[in-house]
Amino acid sequence: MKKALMSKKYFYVTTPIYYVNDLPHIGHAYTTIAADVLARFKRMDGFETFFLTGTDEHGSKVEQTAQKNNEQPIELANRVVQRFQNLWKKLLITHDDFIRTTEERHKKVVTHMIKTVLDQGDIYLGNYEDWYCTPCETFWTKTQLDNKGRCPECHREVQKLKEESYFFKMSKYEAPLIDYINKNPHFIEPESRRNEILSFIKEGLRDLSISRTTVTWGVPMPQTDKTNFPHIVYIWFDALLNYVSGLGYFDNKDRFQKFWPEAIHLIGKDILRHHTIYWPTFLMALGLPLPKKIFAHGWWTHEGEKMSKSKGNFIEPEALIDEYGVDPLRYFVLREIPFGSDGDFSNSALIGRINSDLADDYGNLLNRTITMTLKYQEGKVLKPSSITPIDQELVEKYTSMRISYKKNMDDIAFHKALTALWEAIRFTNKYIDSNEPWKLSKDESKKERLNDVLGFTLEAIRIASVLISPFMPQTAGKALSALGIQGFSCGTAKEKGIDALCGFWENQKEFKVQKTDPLFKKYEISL
Ligand code: ME8
Repeated sequence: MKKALMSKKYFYVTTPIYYVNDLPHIGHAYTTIAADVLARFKRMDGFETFFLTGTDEHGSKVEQTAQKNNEQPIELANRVVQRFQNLWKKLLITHDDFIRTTEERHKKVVTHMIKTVLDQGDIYLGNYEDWYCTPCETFWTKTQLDNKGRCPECHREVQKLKEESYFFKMSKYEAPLIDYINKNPHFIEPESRRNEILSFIKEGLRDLSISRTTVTWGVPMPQTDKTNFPHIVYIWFDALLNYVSGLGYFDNKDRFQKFWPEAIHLIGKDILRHHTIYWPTFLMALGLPLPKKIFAHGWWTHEGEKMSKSKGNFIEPEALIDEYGVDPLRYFVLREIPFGSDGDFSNSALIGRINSDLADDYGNLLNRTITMTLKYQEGKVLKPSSITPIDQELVEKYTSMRISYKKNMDDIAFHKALTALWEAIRFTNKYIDSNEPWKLSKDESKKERLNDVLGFTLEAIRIASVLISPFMPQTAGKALSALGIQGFSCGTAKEKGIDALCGFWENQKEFKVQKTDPLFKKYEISL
């Protein structure tokens, strides 16, 4: 018992908490699917895993949207939270908790943390006079604005702010932050983002305004006798603290101890600065260790255009799930583009992947093997008693694929993990073609070889399906039950770990296969 506890491995993954002023779209789904795939992969690999997502419900943006809708901010939040939660159900997201910044457990942490930093003298009262972008909830100096005097991030109008404000002494942490980033080369990924942030910091960090007096919807700043007005904590400090409040900083200390600072924060590149400058310097001020990694993925456009409300070209994941199924969508977004790069969404690209990778390669491999096993072996195959060089080649292909898959998953290079997996799947199709079971079935003296060829193929499909399961849990479950393995899930598999689960004939003694419907439907591409 003691030994098992000592050898426990922990993994904590987060998504950004999404604003509730807008409905969820494919961009939100993208980050959340990626976090889910990582969580499922780590659970299957024997890690005790905690996966957190949630919603960012305070601030001027939510306040203004609620005002426009003639409702209270909390009514807006309650309505939109439902939409996020329903979508996560539909997308088979297995988060362990969902944090809302309007919850007491979160607000308590924000008040406590701000007070701690205030008491230690890292926050002071001053006057803010610069520019604010409400859609990004971000402060800018004049020199940072784009050449039209707009937000350099989203290129929308900014407003001049002149307010009394509390400031966080971020400048004090400039040198420690540079030092930390230099000593921890994998702290910010991909590397290009790390370089971008390093050069930004080296230009000099200014102290950061961390309160607003013109916003009322948020966590109140602890009052000091120096203030002239009530202040509300700046939304980004409120929001970033979800990563510790949702983990249980106050209400689940055991969990917090176990998982902090094992965190991997998955974010879009739009919120890189907030996560790689504000968050670590604030943690430094609090004396808390920094998260393990911040990975900024790229941006999806839709058929070449930026998605926006005004253009009405937001891709709604629900409609895609209804049309193409949840697993193909999960697979597509992570296979189509490298996780750190930008990508363009089009139905034809999605259909292309479904028809070729899913239906032709994987679906067809399962289908033809099940059909042959039922036809030639009445559905039953025994563990082979010998191994020929061509079988050995298949085994080696799967061993090297498994190594590459695991490394790439740990590097958050989903497309490479999937490429390695699909190479093995295609190789298995070739293995069948070269061994021609249909010919073996006609020769009574080749009965044993027929059993073995189908056996090695079924073992290959089993392993491929196990490794596919973090990406396409429903499909993998269907494929495995067709092979006679019921109730498989990444969670139930965790005791074994991936290496043991994926060794040829390590656990499998025989297969009793069942007829199954094709895993994927093919689609016509309409031009
Ligand atoms: O920024 N392509 O929330 P948000 C890829 N509340 N990813 C996209 C995307 C796109 N076109 N659009 C959105 C916030 N995303 C803050 C976060 S965290 C402490 C606070 C994803 O609702 C991507 O993950 O604007 C991006 O970072 C996030 O949604 C922004 O969500």
